[in-house]
Amino acid sequence: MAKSTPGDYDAVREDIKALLHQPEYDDGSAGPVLVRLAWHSAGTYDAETDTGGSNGAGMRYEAEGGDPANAGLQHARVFLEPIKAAHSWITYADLWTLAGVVAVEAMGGPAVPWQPGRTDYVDDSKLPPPGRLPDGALGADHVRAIFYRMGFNDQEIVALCGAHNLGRCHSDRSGFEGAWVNNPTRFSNQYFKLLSGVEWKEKTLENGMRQFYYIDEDSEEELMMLPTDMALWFDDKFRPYVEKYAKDKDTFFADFSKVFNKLLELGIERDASGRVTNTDNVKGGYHS
Ligand code: HIF
Repeated sequence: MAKSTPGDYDAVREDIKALLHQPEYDDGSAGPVLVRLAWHSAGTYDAETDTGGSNGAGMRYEAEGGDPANAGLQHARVFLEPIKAAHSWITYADLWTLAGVVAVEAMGGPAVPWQPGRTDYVDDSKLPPPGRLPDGALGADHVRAIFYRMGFNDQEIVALCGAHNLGRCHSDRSGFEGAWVNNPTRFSNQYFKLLSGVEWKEKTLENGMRQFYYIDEDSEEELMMLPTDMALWFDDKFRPYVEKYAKDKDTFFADFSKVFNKLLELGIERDASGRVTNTDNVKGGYHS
């Protein structure tokens, strides 16, 4: 990996793309877990108190990194260490969010607009309480409470959830098990097609976790949905968006691109030129 000039984000993008192929890791790809890292770095945001969000890269520290909701994300952070070593000028907060958008696009998804400037500076004067990330065992009320807190509406929530087309659940991380779709390293609207198109049955795993399953007729593979995924289908206000995205991949891609960018911008303040203005005033970060 060659060193780069500060600000050469294209060089960083190329190196992220090159590390996505990981034959020894899940489904041969680091992509899905990098998308999850980007989302969890941003998804602690609380609009009312303006705390949390990707500024500060708080997951480097035990208080946030050790939240059980973040179990497994150390793999994503370790994948990115060589990139940070080669391009030491990039902040972790920028690197983690950039890796998510590079991974989405490299796996066949839309280009997501991404702006740099996040800081790794942390200020512990306004620590967000633990428990800001969603619990997959719950229902529509919980999903709304979490995402309304960040400032998203129902349409945006459903569009975002299409990211569960990627990756899988691990019994040693969340306690849930399996992938949502047959090809979990290819970004598509398959998640919505399955949610709306096949019959899901509920089951309890040996560890007591409840999830939904469907045996794919062609591959005979067992696919899964979390209770929070099924909630999109059971809820009268969410369901029309699931149906729309199942039928219209282009609209899903366009909406996903907008909403994933919005997620990664939560808590980042910019001036008219796009420069981040709250780099020395991060609320809700942590220090070691
Ligand atoms: Fe996930 N998510 N997510 N998620 N998520 C898991 C895995 C991934 C929720 C729960 C889980 C979003 C919303 C929610 C990804 C991306 C996004 C897992 C499995 C759980 C339990 C973790 C494990 O065991 O390894 C809940 C309850 C959400 C609110 C509805 C976002 C929209 C879908 C915001 C989002 O982008 C990705 C990618 C993965 C796969 C990670 C992997 O390691 O493969």
